[in-house]
Amino acid sequence: MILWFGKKKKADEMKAAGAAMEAPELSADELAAQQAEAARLAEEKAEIERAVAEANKAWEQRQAREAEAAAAESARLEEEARRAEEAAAKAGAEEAARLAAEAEAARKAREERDAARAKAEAELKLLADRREAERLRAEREAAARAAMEAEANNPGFMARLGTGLSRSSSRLTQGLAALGKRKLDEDTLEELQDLLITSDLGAKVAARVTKNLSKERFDREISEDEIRLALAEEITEVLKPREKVVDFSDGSRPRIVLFVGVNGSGKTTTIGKIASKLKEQGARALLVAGDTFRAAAIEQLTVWGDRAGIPVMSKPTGADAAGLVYEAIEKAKAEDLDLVLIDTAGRLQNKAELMAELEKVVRVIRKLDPTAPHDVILVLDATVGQNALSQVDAFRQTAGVTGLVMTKLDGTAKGGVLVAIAEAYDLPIHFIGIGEKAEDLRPFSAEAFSRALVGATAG
Ligand SMILES: Nc1nc2c(ncn2[C@@H]2O[C@H](COP(=O)(O)OP(=O)(O)OP(=O)(O)O)[C@@H](O)[C@H]2O)c(=O)[nH]1
Ligand SMILES: [Mg+2]
Repeated sequence: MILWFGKKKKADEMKAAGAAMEAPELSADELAAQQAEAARLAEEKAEIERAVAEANKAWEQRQAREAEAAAAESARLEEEARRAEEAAAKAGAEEAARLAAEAEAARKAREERDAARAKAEAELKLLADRREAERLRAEREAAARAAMEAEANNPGFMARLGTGLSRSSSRLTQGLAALGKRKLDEDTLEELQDLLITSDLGAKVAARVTKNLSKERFDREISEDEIRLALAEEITEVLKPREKVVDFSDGSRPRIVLFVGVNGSGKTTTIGKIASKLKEQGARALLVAGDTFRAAAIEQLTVWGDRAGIPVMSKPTGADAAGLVYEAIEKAKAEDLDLVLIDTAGRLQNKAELMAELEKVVRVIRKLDPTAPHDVILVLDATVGQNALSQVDAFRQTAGVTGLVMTKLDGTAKGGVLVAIAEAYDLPIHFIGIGEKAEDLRPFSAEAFSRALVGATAG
């Protein structure tokens, strides 16, 4: 639009210039003035154009400068934004790393806490298990003790033991009856002492018992019942420390129990009776027919084992007993059994060769388990009287006897020897046998035995 007006102005100027040319001739001065005016105008125009150009240039420069500044500013802003973005990204990564580390630490802490809790729970469980085992053991022991006491006070048992002992100890019971109601003087005391000695209680016990009696009752009138009870009390004193309930479920596994004794003392029968009791109590046992001399001995143990439902390990007659015992213990270990009950051939304590063979059996057992045999039970026949003392001595030296069983107390005159043994040897008396049947094996009770021995009634 400006350009169009310019064109029109230029056309108007041309027209004016043409008109002037058509004008009449001017004088030289007028012409010069006209030309000067034209030159001035032209200069003025040029001046204006220059000024405009300059202004335009300045404007352009300013524009360029401003554009440059704007570009620089935008670049700066862009850079700032980039930096900010970068920083944000970096900060984000750091935060993410921090969060990850925190999460990892939390996970570890949780794991540690869980592990600690699991450990504590396991420890608590172990403790509870141990307590429970201890409680069960105590319960079993209490039950065994209660059963023992009940049996000890059972009139049937007392009568049985009493018949045997009193029949047998007739010398003692009748002798006491013969003493009657007497004054407890020197003579009576001496008579009483002799009576005790001849009843197998031994000189030491006889002396001690009479001495104690005289201390409290010397020169006093004493009735037959009174003397029986006083005697029973004195004998109980001697026997009481030997009264010990044996708990085969305790200790090593397998617990290895060896039965030793002279011929016919009751070893095989006692193992059979114990096996029956253990089976009732749920023990996993193995019976070993270590008496390889007699076929009948193997057969006898097998009958007991079959009856109780407990396996019996045996070898043909004449086989090496130590070899059989070795194999039996290995089997019991492999099968994780609770108990191994080993029968042995009867042997007289003065037969060196047979005693050496027993020694070999013990050595072989020790090879497999240095702590075994855990029990070496000497089975004594009450009917042999004083000879039982030398049996204890010999088997203790050869086989390391740890406890005693006395059998056949239902029919003997000589049960008194158990008092002499209790006095001489610090060996627990585990059981007594009062018959041939499974139920005829009883835990030893010092009171019951003492009362039966002197013919005192329970109470
Ligand atoms: N009355 C009675 N008899 C018993 C008792 N204990 C064992 N007997 C019997 O005594 C005899 C011998 O018993 P065993 O168990 O064979 O004796 P053992 O010690 O194994 O004998 P050997 O193997 O020959 O050394 C058998 O007839 C048993 O029944 C008991 O407490 N009372
Ligand atoms: Mg036998």
